[in-house]
Amino acid sequence: MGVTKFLTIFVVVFFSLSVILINNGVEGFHKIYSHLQSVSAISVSDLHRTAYHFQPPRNWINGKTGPMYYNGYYHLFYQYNPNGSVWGNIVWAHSVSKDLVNWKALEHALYPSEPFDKFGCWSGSATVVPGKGPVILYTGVTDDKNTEVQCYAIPEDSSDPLLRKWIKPDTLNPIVIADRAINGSAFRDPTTAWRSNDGHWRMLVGSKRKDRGIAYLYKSKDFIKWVRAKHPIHSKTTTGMWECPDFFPVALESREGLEMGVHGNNVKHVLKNSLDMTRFEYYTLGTYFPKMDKYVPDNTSEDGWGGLRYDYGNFYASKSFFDPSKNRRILWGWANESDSKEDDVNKGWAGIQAIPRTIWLDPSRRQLIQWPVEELNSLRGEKVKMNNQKLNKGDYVQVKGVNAAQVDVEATFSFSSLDKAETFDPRWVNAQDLCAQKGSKIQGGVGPFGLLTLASQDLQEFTPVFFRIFKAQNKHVVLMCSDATSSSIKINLYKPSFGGFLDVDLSTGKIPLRSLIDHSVVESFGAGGKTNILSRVYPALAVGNQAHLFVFNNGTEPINVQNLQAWSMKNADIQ
Ligand code: DQQ
Repeated sequence: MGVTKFLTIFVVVFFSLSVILINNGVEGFHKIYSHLQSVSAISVSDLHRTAYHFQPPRNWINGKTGPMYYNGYYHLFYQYNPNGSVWGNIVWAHSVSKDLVNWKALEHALYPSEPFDKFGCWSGSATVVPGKGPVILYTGVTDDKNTEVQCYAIPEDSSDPLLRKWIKPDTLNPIVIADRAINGSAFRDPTTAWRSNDGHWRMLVGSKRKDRGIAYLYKSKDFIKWVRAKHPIHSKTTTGMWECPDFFPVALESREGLEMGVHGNNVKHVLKNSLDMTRFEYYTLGTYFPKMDKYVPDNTSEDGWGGLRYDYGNFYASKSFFDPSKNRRILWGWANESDSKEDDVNKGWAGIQAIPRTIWLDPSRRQLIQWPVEELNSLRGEKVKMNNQKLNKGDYVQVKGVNAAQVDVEATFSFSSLDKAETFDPRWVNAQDLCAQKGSKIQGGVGPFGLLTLASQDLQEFTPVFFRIFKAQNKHVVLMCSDATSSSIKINLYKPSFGGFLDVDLSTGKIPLRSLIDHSVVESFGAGGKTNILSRVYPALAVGNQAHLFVFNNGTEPINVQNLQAWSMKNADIQ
């Protein structure tokens, strides 16, 4: 082997290993367990099943594929294994809802049936084409080498409000195959299409070349014949395969969502990619130049591994869609399990969908804001309150009277001084590492303070969601953590301490926090949805009515729980 070849192999292996190690061993692409793919569990375990986060009655699910609103119904399509609780045999399962909370399952919309999707109907998107109705764009897998092509499907009867049956016109499919310049086994997940002023439709397809993540742009006059634009709309070195790209406009001055295709001076664009290498997503805010077929991230928006994330926890393969019934854009992510494959097989299920989130541009224009869709409030039941609860260093106070395994909590924590804030070391660039280093039990100055969720009475098990404020040279730095380290006495679980920094105005002297707690998920929104973290946890003791909720402070600065409201959540009707 020549020296150059050896060096190239060394660099590639070294780089991949470093990424895997830096990211705590999180694996890329769906791990294949061929022997388990079609093994159906004898029974389904309810212990950690969610009550209001979407999950089907059994089996494996992954990312949603074409969320859409059409003729009075929300449609959720998602990647589903009908035969087992690990990834495999992938079809597009289909559920519909009037309110994004309660769901009715329909027959599968797409399943492998044609030469162009015989080995899987993978992710894609839905586009409502004016005058024609909805069209699905999806990735078909044609062989066991994962050759990926882009296909399309239309409803058999677009006047059926439930859009029960989908057809794949086989004289036209596949509509896009990888040309010679493209890696055909890394070519998937078409976006919702949009039409620009020149009348041409456009869509993106995720890909990579060596370690460069790429979003290819395709154009079409008729939605059937697609031609690749000369350049990708955007790409970035070292980020690896870009799965499930999402590209959409956000208004500068309003919280209202925008349809695809809106561009100009009053909008910014968002490009999100799901990084297969580590299974987390990042997004940039920037400007779309339709005439040049280019997207350029703002210089305030880091493009790459350190970029902004919708969620700093377990949240992947997300998609957004415009909801014309309420003029909002909704973002929706998938949360994988973090227990073992054996656990999943025994449970008989794996994977949940996060709560759909309304998404808009922060007035700073540097980031997005997310908030659970308002319809979720319809599940709020019995409510308890806590007002002006002072927390000195080391205090843990229980929030009594709620079903702490299934609860929606909104709390505002206030402090009167930041003098005691610990000094921030500028080398602390990785929030997740810092959360691992400075857990909720490590005393601080201002913080750690926040919630202890899914806690056993004796605090053998708990998942804290908390803030910690540091003093940097000429500003304060706020850290938000969601720490699964002590979430379960069970071993063989992935128990990360997730974290993100929070760009928040501290002059108000307070930070709000909302957590949606649902048996095996704690989904939290810091400072009104600026930094969000979803954790999957599997308590053994803190289950059912043995789960408790506390507020706590472990910093020298006293913290006041100005107000806290917690609602026991009713079960969503998910059939
Ligand atoms: N999962 C799908 C792919 C997509 C990945 C296959 C995202 O289309 O890239 O189930 O998790």
